[in-house]
Amino acid sequence: ALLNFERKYRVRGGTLLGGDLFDFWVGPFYVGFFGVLTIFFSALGTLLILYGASLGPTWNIWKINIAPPDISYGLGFAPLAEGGLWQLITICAIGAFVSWALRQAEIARKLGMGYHVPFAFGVAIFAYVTLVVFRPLLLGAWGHGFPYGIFSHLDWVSNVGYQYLHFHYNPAHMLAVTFFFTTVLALSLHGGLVLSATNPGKGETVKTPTHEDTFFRDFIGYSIGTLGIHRLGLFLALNAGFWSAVCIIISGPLWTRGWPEWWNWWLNLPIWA
Ligand code: BCL
Ligand code: UQ1
Repeated sequence: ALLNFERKYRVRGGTLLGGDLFDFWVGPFYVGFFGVLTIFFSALGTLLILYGASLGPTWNIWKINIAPPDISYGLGFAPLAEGGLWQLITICAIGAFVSWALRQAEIARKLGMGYHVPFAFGVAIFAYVTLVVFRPLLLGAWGHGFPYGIFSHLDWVSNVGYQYLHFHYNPAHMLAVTFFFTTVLALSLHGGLVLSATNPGKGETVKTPTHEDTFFRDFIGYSIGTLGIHRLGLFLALNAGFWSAVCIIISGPLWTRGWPEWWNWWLNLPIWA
């Protein structure tokens, strides 16, 4: 059913590409040129993954693996069964993610909203593209991308981590992890606060943002405010993704030894060296 607010907000225009051609809805979903493109890349990518799995030794969902080409292929194309599928799947994945972000942008334009949602998703795409394109390019081989498989990508993370001896000493990894954890803290505080205000005891009325502010002023002497907590949350989450991308792009292209050794700059400061 078409909800009454949907009737009001289903406005024409705002498209980036395709003009009026794909400017329509299917059920609750806006289509648009980038909706069509997302469906195309996702369907093709999924079929290629299924084909890749069929060439492999197992249908065990945990163990299916579609690996990138051997390092010896460098930055060239590999035969389908030798990593070529991984290359095509990577193209489809990037095509689908970017189309999805542009569809978000078209919807934001239609509604006269800011681009915060596509921007946020763009940071996640940036982290992915860093792993499978930017870092492999800088290291000179597609073989440095991570393999598509549940266990296999975990093995890749572990192996690449230990290649740098102890990844926890990577300063950008430290920042990324800290931002991830702080995002979780902020969202749990926010979710808890809003639900506590909207679920009063029996006989009590629903509380307002004034109560929310008062809770935190009583508690820690400071309230960031109802808009502020969302700005903080977005800031924390975007930084988590951004520093993740940084922590892996510097591993290899910028620093090839163990990460613990990087901290020698600190131990060697003239104050105590
Ligand atoms: Mg580490 C990376 C945390 C221990 C080695 N590590 C990361 C980061 C994150 C993290 C900061 C991964 C998140 C990320 O990239 O998001 N590591 C972390 C923590 C610990 C830890 C918390 C811990 O010990 C408590 N790491 C270790 C140990 C090392 C180690 C010490 C192994 C021995 N770590 C590495 C290595 C890497 C990390 C190596 C990385 O490469 C990785 C990193 O930084 O990568 C950038 C970014 C988000 C994405 C990439 C997701 C992108 C999503 C895309 C755009 C959309 C997908 C859509 C989807 C397909 C749709 C599905 C359809 C729906 C189901 C409908
Ligand atoms: C907060 O101060 C606030 O404003 C009233 C919220 O809005 C609903 C919140 O969700 C949270 C969690 C806080 C407290 C956060 C900090 C950083 C002091």
